[in-house]
Amino acid sequence: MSNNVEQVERTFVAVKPDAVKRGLVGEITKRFEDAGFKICGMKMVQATDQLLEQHYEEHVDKPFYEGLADYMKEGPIVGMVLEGVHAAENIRKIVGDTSAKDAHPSTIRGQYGHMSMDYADEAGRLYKNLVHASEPGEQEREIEIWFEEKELHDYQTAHEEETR
Ligand code: IDP
Ligand code: MG
Repeated sequence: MSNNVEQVERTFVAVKPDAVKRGLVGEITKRFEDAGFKICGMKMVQATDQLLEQHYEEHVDKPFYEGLADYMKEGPIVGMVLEGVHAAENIRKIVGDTSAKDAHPSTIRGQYGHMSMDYADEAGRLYKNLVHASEPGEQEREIEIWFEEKELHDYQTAHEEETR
């Protein structure tokens, strides 16, 4: 059987400040580990305007950007790089729709939230949705923003060692 190594990729996830404050770092990380993704890098970072402007370059000119940047600077985030088959696509499936109201209850955003983005915008509240995950095609750019090469690790999981 051929090994489809070309489908194995790395992606970037950030546990956002609201999830860190709620003590959900372990629960959220567990969801990815349970699905079999390998943690290749992980660190707590205080986001800055400079990092966020690079990270959210597609959103900087949008009306919600200022609130988004305030939210992302409210406390530290936990950034991680995860490796697996179609990692970006698969991990966004686990994370769920952007608005918790539309996210399936089995997803992270659906399990730990219920707020709609429209309600938050109309009520003048910051919209908080726990976790960021790269869209397919964006993952390498985002990993480079948040991680240095030396902070990323190559190792064999126990499962990989046993099946060698
Ligand atoms: P994603 O996080 O699911 O990829 P994007 O559309 O890329 O969603 O938006 C990035 C982040 O910006 C969202 O996760 C959310 O925190 C915030 N955001 C997006 N649209 C709005 C909005 O209309 N109001 C408030 N915040 C928003
Ligand atoms: Mg996005």
